[in-house]
Amino acid sequence: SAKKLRVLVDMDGVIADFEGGFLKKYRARYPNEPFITLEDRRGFWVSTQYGQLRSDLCEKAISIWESKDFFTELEPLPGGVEAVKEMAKMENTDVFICTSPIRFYNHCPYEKYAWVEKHLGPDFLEQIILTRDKTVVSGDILIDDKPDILGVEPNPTWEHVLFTACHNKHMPPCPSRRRLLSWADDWKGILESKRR
Ligand code: BVP
Repeated sequence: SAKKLRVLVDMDGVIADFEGGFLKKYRARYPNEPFITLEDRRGFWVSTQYGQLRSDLCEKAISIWESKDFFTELEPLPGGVEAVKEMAKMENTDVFICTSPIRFYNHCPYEKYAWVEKHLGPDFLEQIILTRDKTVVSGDILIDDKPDILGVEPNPTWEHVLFTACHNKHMPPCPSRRRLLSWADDWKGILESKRR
């Protein structure tokens, strides 16, 4: 068909290893405090699960991603950068990085741009969408690890494809929602299905 496919790709938990980066820095900063292994992670919000473990651990968790260099130093998730680069080179395809910054804005927005420049290249800075409400962004597909993506628009244009992460992999299967198990999974097939 004639129209270009617009793919929105989330950053944390999809191409950047937020969970791994968090756990490593949390354990380094709070070596004597309990922690949650990636195997035991449940629920999107790390802060909520740490708060349930012990109430003071919620703010200790938050202190990690509010620290300078947290977002720049995140490792890429396996295959993510390669997939996004390949996707961007495909004909009739526009790719945008669609990511929500944390509310503490001193470092995070800047560092997300720096991460994209470092791993995807300076040309990709044109493709960044920073928003706390992804429902107002139009696209054909949104690849995101957050199970519930809500905002002011009740009927977003995109189909949310759930990207598997440590916190969502135990969720019961939902027939109406497609999943991408990793970047080794058939992302090209999902894109092709939307072109038809
Ligand atoms: O900037 C990331 C990290 C932050 O929320 C944003 C999620 O963005 P998307 O992946 O939806 O684009 N974040 C914040 C908290 C707690 C805040 Br209090 C958390 O537990 N997990 C998390 O990812």
